[in-house]
Amino acid sequence: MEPLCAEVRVDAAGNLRGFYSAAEPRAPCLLIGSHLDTVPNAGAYDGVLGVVLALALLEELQGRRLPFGIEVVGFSEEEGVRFGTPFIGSRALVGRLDEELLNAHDAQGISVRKAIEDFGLNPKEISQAELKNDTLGYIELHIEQGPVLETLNQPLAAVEAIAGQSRLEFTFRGRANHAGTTPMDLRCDAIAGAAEWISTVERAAQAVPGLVATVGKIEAKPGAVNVIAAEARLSLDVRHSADDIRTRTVGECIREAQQIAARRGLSVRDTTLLNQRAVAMDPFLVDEIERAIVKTRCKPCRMVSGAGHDAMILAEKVPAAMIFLRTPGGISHDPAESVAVEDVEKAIECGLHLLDQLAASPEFQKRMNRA
Ligand code: HGY
Ligand code: MN
Ligand code: MN
Repeated sequence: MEPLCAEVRVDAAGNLRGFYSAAEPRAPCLLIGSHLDTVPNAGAYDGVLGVVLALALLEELQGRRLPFGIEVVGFSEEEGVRFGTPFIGSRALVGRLDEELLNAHDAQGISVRKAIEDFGLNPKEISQAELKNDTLGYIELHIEQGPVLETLNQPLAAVEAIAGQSRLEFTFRGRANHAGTTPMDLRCDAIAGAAEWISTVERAAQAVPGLVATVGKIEAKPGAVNVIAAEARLSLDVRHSADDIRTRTVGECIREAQQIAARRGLSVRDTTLLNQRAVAMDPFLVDEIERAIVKTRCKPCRMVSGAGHDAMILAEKVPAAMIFLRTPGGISHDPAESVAVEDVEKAIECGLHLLDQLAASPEFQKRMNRA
């Protein structure tokens, strides 16, 4: 980033930011980037590929200046793995890294605020991370992380919307007892109750087209082979492109959990960690991306993203859009995640066409004048 950008800094939310100036020093700028963090036992491309591709575009410009500046951003935390709540880095840019989020803590009881201080940054300066009012928009290049583009045999797609997602935690509580002496009809088994509930979650999602629901994490206490579980703590991730279907499904999952718990003499508590609405991308930028895709000699292609992205947070403040790259095998969030070098090449070519299109676009000129 340093050889390419006049200014490189880490903001108070830990986002890595590099600024590539315009032909006119005070011109407004376009943000291009993605996230630097990922999930446990992940692949090598989710997030960071988008930051590297943004730098590759700057490299390809070879010092050529555009009518707008470019700020490359590597978001510090998007996945929500450590603190349960995602989009910490990008929320700082839209002014939503608030007290509640700063007080969220990880499994070791370390708060977001403390983690920022331990990283050598000052949480009191977080407001300085916010986007400038003249930011023209945000473009994110990212792997699709699913099977659609491979099935269509397409290297690239323009993302027209990002599905909404809900994240909750459910805690089933029963009564620990001896596994050898307690008859089956006298048990209040938290894991058995959770298992029955997980299968109802799966059935609910299978019944609705386009709906996905996942219990990805389960922790049991005391967690001994010969003790009936007193507690089972589970995560729930529900997604759909229509918010009413997603929120209705969450309500059904909560009711099912309560009915199963009542029937089994358990208690159950649910906590909502995220209720992120579905977000449409900026139609003008989506059209421009699709035009750029066609210039790379690919067919026009647009799709909805099932995965969440920082673009859905930036879209709260600025026009946002994404370019998807094909994911071989549709595998992601796993070391088998990969990309084809030819698709990466096409993505860089597409990004360059997009920058040239925006530089010549009367609509984008109007947006620059308004900024
Ligand atoms: O979970 C997601 O949708 C993304 O990988 N953050
Ligand atoms: Mn991810
Ligand atoms: Mn990602």
